[in-house]
Amino acid sequence: MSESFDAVVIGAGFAGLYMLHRLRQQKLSVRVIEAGHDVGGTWYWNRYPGARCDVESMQYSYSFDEDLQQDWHWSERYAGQPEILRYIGHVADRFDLRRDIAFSTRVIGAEYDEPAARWAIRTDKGEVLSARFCIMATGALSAARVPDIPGLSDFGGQTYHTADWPQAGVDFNGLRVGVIGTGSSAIQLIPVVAEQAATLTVFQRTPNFSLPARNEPLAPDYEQHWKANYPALRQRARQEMRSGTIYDYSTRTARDTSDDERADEFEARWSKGGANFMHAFKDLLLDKASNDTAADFVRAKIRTTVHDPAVADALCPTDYPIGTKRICLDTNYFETFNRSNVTLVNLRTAPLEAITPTGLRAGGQEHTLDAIVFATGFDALTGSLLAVDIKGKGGLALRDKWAEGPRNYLGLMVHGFPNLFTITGPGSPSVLSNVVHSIEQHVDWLANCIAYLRGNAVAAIEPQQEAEDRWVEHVREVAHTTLYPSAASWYMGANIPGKPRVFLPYIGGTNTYRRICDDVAANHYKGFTLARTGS
Ligand code: NA7
Repeated sequence: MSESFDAVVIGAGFAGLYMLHRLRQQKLSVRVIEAGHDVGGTWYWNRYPGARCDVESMQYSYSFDEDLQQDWHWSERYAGQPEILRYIGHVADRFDLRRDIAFSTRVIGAEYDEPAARWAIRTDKGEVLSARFCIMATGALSAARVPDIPGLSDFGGQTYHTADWPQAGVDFNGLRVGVIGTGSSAIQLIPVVAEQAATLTVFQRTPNFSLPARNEPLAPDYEQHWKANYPALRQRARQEMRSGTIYDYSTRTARDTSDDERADEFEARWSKGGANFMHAFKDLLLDKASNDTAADFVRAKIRTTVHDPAVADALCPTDYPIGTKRICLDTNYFETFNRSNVTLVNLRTAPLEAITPTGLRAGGQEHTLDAIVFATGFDALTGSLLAVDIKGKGGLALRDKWAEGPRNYLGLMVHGFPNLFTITGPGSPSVLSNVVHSIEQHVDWLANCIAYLRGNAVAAIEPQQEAEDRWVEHVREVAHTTLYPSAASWYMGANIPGKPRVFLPYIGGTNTYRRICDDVAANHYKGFTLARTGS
């Protein structure tokens, strides 16, 4: 016999934990299922050296509990992975969340029973759980990907993926290490590993734009300012900001600013550090000529930092607008290429051919390696949802429904899949925002929705086909008013062979998105069909 719950939540990261907390407040019976041995989600798995958040600590944290945000002390401007994991563990203890979580258990399937209006959720332990609501808190960047490179299984050394890092850590001392990839994970990891390894060879396919984080111990007066004004600042982040993070958004365009003034603005933001650089002018992601001014500025910085002009050249991105692949923040990334033990291999001119028993061959040259780090990213946004065999009404598989790209309403629910919710999935601001902010917005909306359904004796909620079609078109339309779709990025699914090229997150802004979701709820869940109990 299967165990029965009001809700099953899949994943115990920031999203799953807060969802559990909110549903418990409504006295619902909830089971959270988590593949890891502990809470933390992304911050549980991504333990690679140098892993750090690129949203400031004072903003990358829960806002739902004033005592929590007052009590917790962050030690740095940008928190590192161990500190964030400690914070999530603290939240789990503080709200006594662990007792409703089944760890080391993976959900492999979920099937909707239409007459009963319930989900049957199957785990790799052979259990089947029955739940009215199935909530996917599986994370946007949790399906790690190792590319299919010939010879991989023949390699005699150790291999690692940044998103599946050994709990005990890795000692690279004295080793010849290769890193494949130069995305945000690699850019954080490379400077740290370079200090340990005997040699470090970086295999780069596409160079990335990276800005200095200028991480530092958290300034006491800055912390004090946030803590004294937390409710008002959080409110501002929710209502006014496009990303859920308070940045210094400019009202000027780069196009209408003189060369000198523009350079001064970029320089000021560059020296303060962080992603605020990208908000120097409001047209940087809308107008290619304006974008070029920012890209040229960063390329000039790379050229003055990296001593060898040929290496500097290879590190300069040229074939996509700055910011249209996720902007990276670093600590000494470009400087690392001045070290005598670090070599850059440009896979554009020396294509990766094979992994061999003793290393890697690119452009006909053999590189001898003791260890290979795959910093090769994720099947973003849809990967973790489609990893579960989800079947909705009439046995319709989500994998089939989404064969040409994800289709949903508000990024929250899918037509044909009643009572299935996705948190920060495709079609929502998700990875384009401060994800903790977007998680709270989704969880609050869902918790209120579930309370409404229960209060009105509704057994099932499902988006209408037309509402879903309109939303999918809106997500596409807004994306194409920006420069984003011009890059072959994981936002577009371009990093996964065969994945449909669709701009996955919603780029209309977290403030606008919140208003749309609230408006739908205020209008009795406009665009959804609500099926009453017994109807
Ligand atoms: P990313 O940003 O997807 O970076 C992956 C990197 O791996 C990127 O440089 C890829 O080059 C490279 N890659 C992928 N496949 C290959 C193959 N087959 N050969 C060579 N190089 C390859 O992942 P991250 O983990 O760095 O960051 C993801 C997000 O996680 C990050 O933005 C944060 O939000 C957290 P490509 O650009 O595809 O040419």
